[in-house]
Amino acid sequence: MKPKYYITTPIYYPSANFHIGHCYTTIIADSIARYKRMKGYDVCFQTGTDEHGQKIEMKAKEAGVSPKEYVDEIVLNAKNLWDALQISYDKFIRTTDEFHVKAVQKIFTKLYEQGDIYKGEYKGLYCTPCESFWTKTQLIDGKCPDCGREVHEVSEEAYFLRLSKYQDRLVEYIESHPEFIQPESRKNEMIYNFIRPGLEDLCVSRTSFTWGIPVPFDEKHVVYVWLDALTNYITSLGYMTDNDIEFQKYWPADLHLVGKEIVRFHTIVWPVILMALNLPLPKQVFGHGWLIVNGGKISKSLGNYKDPREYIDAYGVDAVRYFVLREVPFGNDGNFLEESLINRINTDLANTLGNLVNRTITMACKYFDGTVKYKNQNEELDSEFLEKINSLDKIVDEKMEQLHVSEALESIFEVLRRSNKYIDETMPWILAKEEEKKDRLETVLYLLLESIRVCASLLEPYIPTTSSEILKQLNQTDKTPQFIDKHEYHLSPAKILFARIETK
Ligand code: ME8
Repeated sequence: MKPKYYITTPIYYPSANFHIGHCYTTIIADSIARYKRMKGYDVCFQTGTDEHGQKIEMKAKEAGVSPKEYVDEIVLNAKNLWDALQISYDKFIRTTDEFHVKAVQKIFTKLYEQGDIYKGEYKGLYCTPCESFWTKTQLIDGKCPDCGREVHEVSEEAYFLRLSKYQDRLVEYIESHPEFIQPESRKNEMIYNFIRPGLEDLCVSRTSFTWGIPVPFDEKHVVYVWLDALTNYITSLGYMTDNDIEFQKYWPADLHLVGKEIVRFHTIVWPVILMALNLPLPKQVFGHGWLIVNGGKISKSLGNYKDPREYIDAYGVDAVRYFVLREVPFGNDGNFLEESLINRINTDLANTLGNLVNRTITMACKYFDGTVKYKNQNEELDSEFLEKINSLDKIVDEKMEQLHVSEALESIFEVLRRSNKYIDETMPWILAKEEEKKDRLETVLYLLLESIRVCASLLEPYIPTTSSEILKQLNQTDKTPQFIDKHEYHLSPAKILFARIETK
């Protein structure tokens, strides 16, 4: 039986303005999911949308439609974007899905009955025109961050989740499972900044708006945000339904991939919910950094926002995927600049990769009419090159095990650059001048074709279209990531993979 691998992205707030930053989590998760499938895992890759709350209720009102109509359209838009980015998700959960609503109600009731949820009073700063609660830190100059008007303190009846009760168990778990929160720096932040100073119980219901899952035994309350959102990771697998086969198979999650600002909810609130439900905790929560533009947040109002589809249309989906995966060392923030995207396309995709494939196939067509076999005419300088090709698979595997996606890609490009250098060293055009060097020339080209085949096979998780296009041009289906001497290449003239982009 195949080993299982359950990987999730956060569920996204339905927003009409998805930007490239939003695509970041999904593209990385997709490359990891594809990688695991390639390695023979039975992968469940889940994403989805987080559709309840006051903001949505207000936006729908502004648009003159019901909240459900409002989110339906945006969800369609999100799915189209994920398709355009070739996100190979297996499940897409919406928190408005009937099964989710029912399961959340059962979870809420269970936690209430066993005393982990209790009724109390929520005190907050309220902006009446916006009908929104804010915390002190969210205010701008002491005023509502949305409309700039005065806020005043109000209190309302609400249900609370007893985080405090689980504080010691949580610290003990985090400290005895060093892989649980990654990168390491985020783990320390959670323990020292958030948990050790003392956990406050979390408000999990509201009465000030209605667009949410009703609390089944107290219908003027709706379930508030995190209890609704986080449980998506188990309700989608059938937890608390008649059919929980997938839950039995895939839970606990192997990886929750999340942006750094929501690590807190995934490593404090979520474990507490799971402990209260007596369920195992996810194996790892990885908090990645942000894509920023000129040192700041990406946002429409700052004018640094573009619909990601514009980049896809202009440069191709693989260029966008490659850039996002390659440019930002995982865990850190990284700058998104269109100039750097173009630069990556020109240096890595057009020059290193595209040129190598083009030159090699062109020479094979020119010198051997496109038919190349292994002629066993190796020279000393081949051994280091062969060693590089054959050790690549293991290197990529080590990097991916640590989720160092950018470094995994870099190691593949190192072999591609080495291949280009091999052409300069062996100078096939000189070999072609001497009839007695013909077998040596064919061996050289064979090695290059094998190097390209191995690299193209290993590139599938990151740039799937390009990977399959290269294998098609090579006329090969064998994706074994090792040099094999038994292939026969029958090649037609090469097609350009990435055109250089001229900049002013
Ligand atoms: O947080 N760079 O949803 P969301 C990198 N619904 N990642 C970014 C980014 C940027 N500039 N902007 C956003 C939510 N993201 C909740 C999650 S999970 C149970 C509930 C990432 O739509 C962000 O870090 O605000 C997060 O991982 C994801 O997009 C969804 O953010």
